[in-house]
Amino acid sequence: MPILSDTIDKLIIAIVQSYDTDKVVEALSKAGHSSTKISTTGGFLREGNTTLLIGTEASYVDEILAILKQKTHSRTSYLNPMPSIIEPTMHLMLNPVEILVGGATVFIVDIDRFARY
Ligand code: 2BA
Repeated sequence: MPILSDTIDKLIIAIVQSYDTDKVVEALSKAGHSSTKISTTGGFLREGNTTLLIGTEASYVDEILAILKQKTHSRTSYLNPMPSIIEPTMHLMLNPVEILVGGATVFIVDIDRFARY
């Protein structure tokens, strides 16, 4: 059932890895949920990811979280440690650090008012 504008009282902000984005957006759309994609960059890895804005009503939040869980996956990424300024040759001895990234980092916030003009 389509969600009416005046019943939108929650905003889900979901940061997902770019490779999962299309699957998530498609599944949301199929289930009748609107979303907006923003291309973003993680502050730690400095790699591209996607932030989805999903306005919805409170009763749909769990359904949307289930879609996010189902359609995103954690993956291992590697971070090359910064070379030492003092010892410029040190970086040759440093191994990449393994980091687990994703599936979805989610913030759920209350909406005071929603309007579309
Ligand atoms: P990034 O900031 O690029 O972080 C990528 C991954 O690096 C994180 O995965 C985490 O495993 C690791 N990481 C981040 N900060 C770290 C630190 N200070 N020390 C050690 N490891 C660290 P996720 O936790 O899955 O986060 C994926 C992306 O979600 C992040 O990309 C960032 O764009 C966003 N994010 C995560 N937590 C956030 C928060 N509290 N506020 C805003 N955005 C957040």
